[in-house]
Amino acid sequence: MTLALTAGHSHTLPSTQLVVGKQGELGAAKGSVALGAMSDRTLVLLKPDAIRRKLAGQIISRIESKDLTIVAMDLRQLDADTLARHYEDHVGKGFYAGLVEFMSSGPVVALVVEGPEDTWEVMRTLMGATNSRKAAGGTIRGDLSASFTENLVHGSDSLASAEREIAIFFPNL
Ligand code: RTP
Ligand code: MG
Repeated sequence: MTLALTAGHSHTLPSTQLVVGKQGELGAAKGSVALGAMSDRTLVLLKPDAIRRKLAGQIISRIESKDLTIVAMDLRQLDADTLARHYEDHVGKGFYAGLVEFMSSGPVVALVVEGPEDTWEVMRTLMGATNSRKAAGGTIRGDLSASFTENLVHGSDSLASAEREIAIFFPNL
């Protein structure tokens, strides 16, 4: 079969079955030629400070400028139960009550962001260190925040966390 992969080029492949994976990636059936890189997804939250400070557009623009793709987006108010699921590793820690108070102080924008691989890590690099005061210039937190708790953005911290968190926020995805 012949596939046009990029403008002006075509590649002839042995007979193979194209499959579209559950994440929409173009691939080939087992045992045949892989046609496209795997894609993966991560959960991003624009935290209440980002919405209050009218920084949502700027942060989304940085994500898009990195050539990551937004595949889901929703403005919503988080309740204590959702936050307890989302931050299950932090329940009971000293900063947890303050974290919940902040995260429920106004709406967040929840996003699912997709890239070719290790998207969670690409997104975390874009975000910068958790403590915005120590985050490097050029990162979202480094450039736009000087607070530890009010650090504008959440990104999943592993592929497993991304899958778990996407299921909480977008169970139908
Ligand atoms: P996030 O989950 O929000 O993306 O942040 P993170 O992975 O960089 O940091 P994490 O350790 O998961 O902490 C979650 C959020 O809790 C607040 N925090 N405060 N005062 C403290 O010691 C402290 N530690 C964490 C921050 O808002 C952090 O983003
Ligand atoms: Mg975290």
